[in-house]
Amino acid sequence: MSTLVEQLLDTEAHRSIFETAVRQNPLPVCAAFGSSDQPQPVRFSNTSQVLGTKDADGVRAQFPQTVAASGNVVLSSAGASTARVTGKRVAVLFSGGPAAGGHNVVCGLKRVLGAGNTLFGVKAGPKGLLKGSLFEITDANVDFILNTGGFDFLGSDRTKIKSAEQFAQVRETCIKHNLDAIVVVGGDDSNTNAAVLAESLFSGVKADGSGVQVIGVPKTIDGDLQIPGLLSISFGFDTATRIYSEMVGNILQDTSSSLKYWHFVKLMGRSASHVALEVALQTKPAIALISEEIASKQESLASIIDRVARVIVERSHKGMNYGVLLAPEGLIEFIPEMNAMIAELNDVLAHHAAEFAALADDAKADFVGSRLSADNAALLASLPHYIVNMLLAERDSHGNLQVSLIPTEQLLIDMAKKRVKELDPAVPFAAHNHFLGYEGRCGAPTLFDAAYTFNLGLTAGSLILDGRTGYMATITGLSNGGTPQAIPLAGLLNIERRHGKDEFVIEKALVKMDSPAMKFFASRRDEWAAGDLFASPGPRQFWGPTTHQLPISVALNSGADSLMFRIG
Ligand code: FBP
Repeated sequence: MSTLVEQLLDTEAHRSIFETAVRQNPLPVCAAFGSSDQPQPVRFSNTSQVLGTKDADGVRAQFPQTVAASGNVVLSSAGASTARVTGKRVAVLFSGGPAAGGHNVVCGLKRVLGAGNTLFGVKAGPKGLLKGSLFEITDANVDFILNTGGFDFLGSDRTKIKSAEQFAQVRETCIKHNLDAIVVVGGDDSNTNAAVLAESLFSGVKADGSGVQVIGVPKTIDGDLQIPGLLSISFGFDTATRIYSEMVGNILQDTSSSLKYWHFVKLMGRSASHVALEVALQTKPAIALISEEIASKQESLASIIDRVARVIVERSHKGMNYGVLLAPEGLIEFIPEMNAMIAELNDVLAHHAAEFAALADDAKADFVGSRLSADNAALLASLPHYIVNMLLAERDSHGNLQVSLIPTEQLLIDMAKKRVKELDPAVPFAAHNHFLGYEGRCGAPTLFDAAYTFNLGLTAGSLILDGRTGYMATITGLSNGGTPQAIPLAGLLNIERRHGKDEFVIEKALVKMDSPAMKFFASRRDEWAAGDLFASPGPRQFWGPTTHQLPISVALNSGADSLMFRIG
């Protein structure tokens, strides 16, 4: 019998009682893969669905080999693989922000590749691919990471592979490790990277003239990688939104208990408001701002603040000097006048990068302001320094504004306070700010994310064994057993302006105003603002009644007739 101290020591290094138990949680697999104990690879055949954006001609010119090979046709599983493929050397990497379930993608890959093939992990994301930092993944590794959260087994980063030198480095890594395939687990930017890599590695990498296959796996808590009918959600969204919903539910419970505070909560999700919408549907707060609606109505910052302040005043007149406001992380970029200013700002920063970098911090705002049009310069000057500093901060390697660092929630509080005073000086307004982001990305995956990602790994591995390249793995029919499918990456590419120049990208899927989830939210929000109809969804469960629950927005948007998912 061990002592309590010995028992505690046993829980170090990812061996908490919970982590040990959750590793044993069985995972359902799509019927196509056979039994969950020994899932088997599937082969794929063409469906009748062809993808292509308005920029299809430009894409065909830039991606001639992958487009010719796939015809941009969607693939579907077509029964168990008949050929036993062995000897393949496959590398897997995580790219971008972590999302719950990444480890299970690795586990699914390892299982389906089997002992006859070798799986390598790339350390620290695309940067590790450039450096050739690879290690062989063992069965013991897989047993240990199964159903655990985070990306810590491999690590991740946001390096964009774009220069000729970087492509040469990737080739060197492929040659050095004699790779046959690379699996990129990432969001829209990373899957764009996967499309570019698939084209660049299509042929002529090895001595015999053959290439290296590249397969993408759809990850991002933001939920903005969605393709109607083919990809209802990226993995990690369910876990993150359930964690945020638990916290928001707890805060709501506190507001109606302590009766004196407003809480303004910024929720992660760089551009799209899927996370904020989902958390609103789960918790029913007094106010939830949806960036896409603000953009579609061309609502100005002053009008948003007026809308918020009026809810605060009206609730106060009913004796409710409290409430919760949810704001999406990317809000600022969707407010029309801010969006126009940021676009001009981005061009100025891109064109004067060296000069700007050499400036002292306190000279930067004036430097940029003097190069903006009069309206945009005035808007920039009107913003508090904590917003300006972040608008001028370095973009990530994909050219994105680092919205997680912009304290939008504080801006909303400061402006709402002023407007409430104007509307009714007698209304008390005490507010706390929160940013829920990093605490939701690495939790242990919900059963949905755990099963979904394991099956995505099985699909990605099957595509490699089937000789495919330039596809993103997906599972369709999530309430109906699940079907492994593959989406041609080049068929998703569009041209977008980044860093002041045109680039190929996978367009982010934003919240649509006519989507069932948005319509349902819009039909209920006035009631939520007027009273206390909030719900506290509680912690996500691994065993229990909500274990098999789909995200509410996914269930509504995919026309499901219940909240339950069924894989297998
Ligand atoms: P991905 O798109 O790479 O999945 O990352 C999403 C995200 O979590 C955003 O919601 C957030 O704005 C961003 O990452 C934060 O990035 P970082 O981890 O670099 O601070």
